Amino acid sequence: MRLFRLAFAASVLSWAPPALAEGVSAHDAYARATPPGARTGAVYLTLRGGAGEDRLIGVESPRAERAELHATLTTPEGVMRMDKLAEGLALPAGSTAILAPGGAHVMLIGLTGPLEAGGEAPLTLIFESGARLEVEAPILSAREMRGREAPAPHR
Ligand SMILES: [Cu+2]
Repeated sequence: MRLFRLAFAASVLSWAPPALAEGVSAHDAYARATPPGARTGAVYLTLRGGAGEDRLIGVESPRAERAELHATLTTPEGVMRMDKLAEGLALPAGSTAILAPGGAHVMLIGLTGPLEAGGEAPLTLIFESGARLEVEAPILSAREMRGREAPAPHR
């Protein structure tokens, strides 16, 4: 029995460090400041894939009742619309995904209070691999948000 327990501990130790070193990572997170009374807010960030494929499947934040992953689409009539990314966001090995205004974003729904410029919005990013990343997104004013729009989609 004792031998078995030691073997189990050793296998856990040898597995954990590579997973940390080669997993997905999150960078340059920021949130858009909201006016008083707003029910929704948006958070943007850059994700980098790790050594293997992974997928962002969920987001949580104590600043909102729930958080969803959204894409922004432009209809043939030129109307911008948001769609929930029901399958999450795939992150192939070594890839970069930029969530930016006009493109994909994390939608905070049911804000517990306004997102005030100068503050921070905490997020937990949940991945298919089981990885969880804690992110603090600085809240930017409308002026600070300028120039951060995603490139126009090709269709
Ligand atoms: Cu949205």
